[in-house]
Amino acid sequence: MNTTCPYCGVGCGVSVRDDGSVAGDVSHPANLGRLCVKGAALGETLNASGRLLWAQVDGARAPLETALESAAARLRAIIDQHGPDAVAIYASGQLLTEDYYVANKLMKGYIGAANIDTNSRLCMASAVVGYKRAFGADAVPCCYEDFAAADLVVLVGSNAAWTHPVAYQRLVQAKQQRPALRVVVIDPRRTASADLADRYLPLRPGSDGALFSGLLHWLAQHDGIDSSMLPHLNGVAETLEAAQPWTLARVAAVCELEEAALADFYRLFTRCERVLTLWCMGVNQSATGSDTNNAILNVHLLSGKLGRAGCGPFSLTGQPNAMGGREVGGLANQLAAHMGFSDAECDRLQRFWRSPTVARRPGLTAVALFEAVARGEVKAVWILGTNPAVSMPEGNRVAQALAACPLVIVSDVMAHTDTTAFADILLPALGWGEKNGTVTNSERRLSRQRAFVPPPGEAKPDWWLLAQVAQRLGFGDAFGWTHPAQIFREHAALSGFENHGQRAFDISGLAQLSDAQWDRLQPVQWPVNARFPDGCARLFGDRHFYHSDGKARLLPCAAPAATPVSAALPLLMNSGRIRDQWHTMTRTGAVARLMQHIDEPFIALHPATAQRWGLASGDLARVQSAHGWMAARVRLDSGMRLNELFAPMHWNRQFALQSSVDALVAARGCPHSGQPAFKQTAVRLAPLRADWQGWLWQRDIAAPDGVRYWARAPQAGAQRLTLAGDGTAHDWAQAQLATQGMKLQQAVGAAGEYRLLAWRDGALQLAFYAAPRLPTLDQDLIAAAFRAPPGDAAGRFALLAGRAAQSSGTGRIICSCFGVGENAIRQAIAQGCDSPAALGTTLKCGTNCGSCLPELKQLLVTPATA
Ligand SMILES: Nc1nc2c(c(=O)[nH]1)N[C@H]1C(S)=C(S)[C@@H](COP(=O)(O)OP(=O)(O)OC[C@H]3O[C@@H](n4cnc5c(=O)[nH]c(N)nc54)[C@H](O)[C@@H]3O)O[C@H]1N2
Ligand SMILES: Nc1nc2c(c(=O)[nH]1)N[C@H]1C(S)=C(S)[C@@H](COP(=O)(O)OP(=O)(O)OC[C@H]3O[C@@H](n4cnc5c(=O)[nH]c(N)nc54)[C@H](O)[C@@H]3O)O[C@H]1N2
Ligand code: SF4
Ligand SMILES: [Mo]
Repeated sequence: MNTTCPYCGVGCGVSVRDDGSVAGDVSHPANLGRLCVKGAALGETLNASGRLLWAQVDGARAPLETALESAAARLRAIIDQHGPDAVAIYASGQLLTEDYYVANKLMKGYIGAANIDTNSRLCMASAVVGYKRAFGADAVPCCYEDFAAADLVVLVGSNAAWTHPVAYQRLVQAKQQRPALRVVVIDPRRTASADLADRYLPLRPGSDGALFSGLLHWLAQHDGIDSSMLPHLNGVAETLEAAQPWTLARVAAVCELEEAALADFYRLFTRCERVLTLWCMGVNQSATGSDTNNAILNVHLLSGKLGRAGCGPFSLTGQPNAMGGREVGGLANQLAAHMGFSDAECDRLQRFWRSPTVARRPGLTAVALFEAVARGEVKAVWILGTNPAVSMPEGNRVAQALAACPLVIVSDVMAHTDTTAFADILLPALGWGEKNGTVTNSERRLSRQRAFVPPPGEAKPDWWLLAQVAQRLGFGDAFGWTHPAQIFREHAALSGFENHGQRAFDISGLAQLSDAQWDRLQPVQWPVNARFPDGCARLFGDRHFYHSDGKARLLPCAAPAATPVSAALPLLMNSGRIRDQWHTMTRTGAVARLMQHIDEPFIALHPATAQRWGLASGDLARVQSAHGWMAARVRLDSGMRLNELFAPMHWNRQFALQSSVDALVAARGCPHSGQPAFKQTAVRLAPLRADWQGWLWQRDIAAPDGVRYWARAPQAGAQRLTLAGDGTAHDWAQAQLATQGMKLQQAVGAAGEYRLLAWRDGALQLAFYAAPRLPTLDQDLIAAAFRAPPGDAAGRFALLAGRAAQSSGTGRIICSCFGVGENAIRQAIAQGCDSPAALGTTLKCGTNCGSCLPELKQLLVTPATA
């Protein structure tokens, strides 16, 4: 059975075997059989504990029917009393297209206000603005096959090696096959993706717009303009004029780059016939996010590098259905099927939906939406497939807003998230493997997600939950679907409705699919219509764009904003993703294998910056911004620029006491897109002092009390917490650990060391090891004792010591696919393995998804540290 991965926008095809194990789908054009670690671990997320299986109303389990009645009645009361604008939906690029279509139709077509926005506001909004301003349509012109045909690939603000691993591996392969292919990586932080770069440009954060304006100016001066493009472009003269001040010297100064390196990149871009620019959150999540998108689009348009194999401006989508959400109009400032709010478009949609009230003006975008909740203007919010209490900027304010909101409905697959904690009504949604529908990936390719396991508990598809509430609100006929294929056909028909070639998104060719044909639908790239019955790999080869005059537009780009640091908050914090976690960890955080690569919230900073703030590797730090603070472990990284730090976005209150990065991030960003500037937060740094630090293994996930810091990582058979506290560890353990009825083994060491094992009926229940500094232990030995306790006294003694007689620890897991740890890799290197290929032959590491190859290379060149 074939389906699609529910994580990133690469949109890999997944084959599910009869035993439930997964493999890459060799027939899927996005991945041709490959999967990354997260995709390969999908089988381990099925049957996850902690699922939301039953509805809840006001904190108590309720029959689903009651919850749906209650949701509709409370929404109706608020709409009747306060009007449709008092209601909002906050949706997600992880919903299926069919779910998304229904949410949008309910809000914009029937409730009659446009207050539906989505987490794509945090993600793709700047790209949408960029494409619409340049092309007149939100249309990504490129496809993955372009990697293999390019002469130059530019990665800007994308750590694809970790975030779009299979796409990145396709790039790696292309470079192996054609070493002449050049790769340039532009990122203030030297990431795993920079590993492939022929040239790496560590620019000043937020200065990308200047870099690309400078390139535009350079193109004009160095014969880089494709004159055959000029009849198809508007705005050339004023944009070139605006770019004129961006001389090489000025760009170099503003971006804090070397002139020679910059000129080298500009020459490469000008000279190469086929240039592909890939970008992601480093561009979009910025105060000038939309303008930087246009600065990138400008250089491709003016140099004619688009619409052909191997070239084009390719914005990578984050979530599996970020693109699908853009198609159905999930954002508050667009209607369905790529329509806007002109009278003609509103009328057209109203005709098609035969709805009473299509919204006539844009609704609230994510940040404004939660502010309106906080002010009490929005009194009901339905949150589906996203975890805003973690992922929205100024997370504490979002949490307060939700706490004060009269009606919070949350549909999720997990029972306990930072957001479900605020739900008045909780609706259990079907998750991956259980639900049926379509998604669209970065390259406009529609693929099917198919169900292959029975629905658990009372969980239901998101579209069904929405339609049931819509029916109870009195909108019955328009929400009467019984199968997702019916919704898909309606959506496809709308895309072609009165289109006449005016809207890029057109899948009318799929509007007549039977249920069975929809079920069998093979991956296909839109448009799919009479002109392109089998889909279309690249757009704009004909140089016809979607502005009313058929031309594309160059746009002057704003100068980079000032970096928001000050004397009180002198450091700049960047945030983003790590390889093996997905967003707020609701699914990946429970998979022991995926927690092995990086198992604690951290900040990465240059050794000199750390020293300046009194921090050493492994210390706990307290990071403070104008909005909040968090605790994280210090990681030294000489690939960081001075006075900057990087923090992962993933940790939250389910996995740590106080390590949510969005508690610190300000809710400000790009004025054109409303996308927050997640990559730039002004902070200060101090050591987080505690009298002791320790490790606690326990069987359940209960959060400990009375400590300054904790972070949790699941292991097979136990939960492992890292702790820091004040007083003595012994006193804390006596007061806080519920060890009644257990047999205790304790040891108090000289310099403040303390160890405790607690047994019941011969089974280990708790293991706690503390010292003034975090003790080094044989983690595998301790975790294993929860599955099979040691059989003899010597074994139990070693367990209490936290060290096997002979250490056999794996160390940090580098290759998650085969569970290969740093220690084994170091040993193999010492024994003569001198390349990733040699390591792969000996240990298998790096031979599956390949996303650890940059780290293997790193280990080959860096000596082991103590
Ligand atoms: N493992 C994993 N993969 C994922 C996800 C996940 O949660 N985990 N999430 C998916 C989603 S929704 C998304 S949106 C994508 C995001 O994918 P990416 O955008 O690749 O990931 P990020 O880590 O958010 O940020 C990318 C890079 O932007 C850099 N950056 C910061 N500021 C600047 C700047 O001013 N200029 C430039 N040029 N670069 C800058 C950061 O240092 C970082 O390396 O990943 C998708 N894939
Ligand atoms: N500091 C900082 N913050 C960021 C970012 C950053 O780079 N830095 N990136 C931003 C970006 S690009 C993004 S995309 C967001 C992501 O942030 P979120 O969307 O908040 O993160 P997720 O953890 O993916 O949340 C998805 C939720 O949906 C649930 N879920 C999973 N499957 C289903 C389903 O089928 N139906 C339903 N109803 N629920 C389901 C999951 O359990 C989870 O609770 O974070 C943004 N926040
Ligand atoms: S690259 Fe993205 S879509 Fe492909 S397997 Fe990995 S997470 Fe899934
Ligand atoms: Mo995203």
